[in-house]
Amino acid sequence: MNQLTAQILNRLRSSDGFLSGGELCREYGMTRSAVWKHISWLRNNGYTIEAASGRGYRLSGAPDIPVSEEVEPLLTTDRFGRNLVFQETTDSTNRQAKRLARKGAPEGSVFVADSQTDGRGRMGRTWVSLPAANLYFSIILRPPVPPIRLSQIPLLAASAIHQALQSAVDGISAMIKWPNDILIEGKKVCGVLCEMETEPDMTHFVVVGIGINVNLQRIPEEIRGFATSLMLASGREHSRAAILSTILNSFEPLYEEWLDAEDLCGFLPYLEQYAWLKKREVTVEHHSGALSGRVRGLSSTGELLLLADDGKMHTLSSGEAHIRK
Ligand code: BT5
Repeated sequence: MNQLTAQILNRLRSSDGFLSGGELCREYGMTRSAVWKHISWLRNNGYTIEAASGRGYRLSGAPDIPVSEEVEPLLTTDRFGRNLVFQETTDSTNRQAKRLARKGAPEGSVFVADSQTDGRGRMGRTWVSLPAANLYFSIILRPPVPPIRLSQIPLLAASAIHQALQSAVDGISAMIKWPNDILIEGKKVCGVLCEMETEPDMTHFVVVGIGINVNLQRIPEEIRGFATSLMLASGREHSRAAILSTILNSFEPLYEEWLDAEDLCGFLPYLEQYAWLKKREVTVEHHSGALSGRVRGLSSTGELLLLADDGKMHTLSSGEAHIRK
């Protein structure tokens, strides 16, 4: 959307009733036919704008597309989401955000796509990324902390997402599944993929990639049975721009608190309260095998504490936990 169109859109948005064409012409120093071109562009892109002779224009509907013009008015952040790039289709928002980060994009920049052709999970797994219903976005962070602290970011992001979903979606009861999932009634609604570029003592950037099934109505075959969406869980549609802005609004202050802290200690009570794995019997697949036992909680830096069947306590920094029947 060009800048002038965005300004006209914001002007329409802030106007209570009809706004006369003449007023728009005066305010933006343009002819009636130029105003008309901007209005047509907005209509062609999903905005509902009523026109009444003698009264002017009134915005009565906006498309549910998480573009900057829809997200920005809902932000309470200083930096998160203030630079937001939207693309209809991309390979993976994480890949695009990494590209932007290498070019120097500022902290808090967000890359959003309506669909992904190569959405990724951890360890090269696929993230099912159908168009027009869900959220796929990646946030660029530049934390001035040693790389050893970065493994805490997925849980920090999960806390922010959890807080946001609980406040934005009435009637759901979401849980955080270590290390990077949000579940509703045991089904996955959101996954987080953090990728980073570092030197031994220095962090260049971290990209926090977040996929959320928002208005997905039919769960695709490959994830049926263990995935859900906000719509299926709550019984109603949700605005993607609203969900995205709520997450950015809750993430920024948590992130700033975390930067000033040394570890996740201040966040542990929340993470423990909503921990899906709390006290459960699990098998955790990790890089060098699988380990079974009972979950005892989280360490101050976010590792899973597992009392294994052999009686030994293990501290796991990553892995995939399956509940044992
Ligand atoms: C994750 O990996 O859960 C991280 C997913 C991150 C996706 C976002 S979308 C925006 C950004 N750009 C990207 O390319 N990625 C990020 P993991 O824990 O490895 O879980 C992957 C597994 O979740 C898959 O193997 C499936 O079993 C399941 N899965 C795939 N798509 C899903 C979906 N849409 N909803 C729920 N589960 C899904």
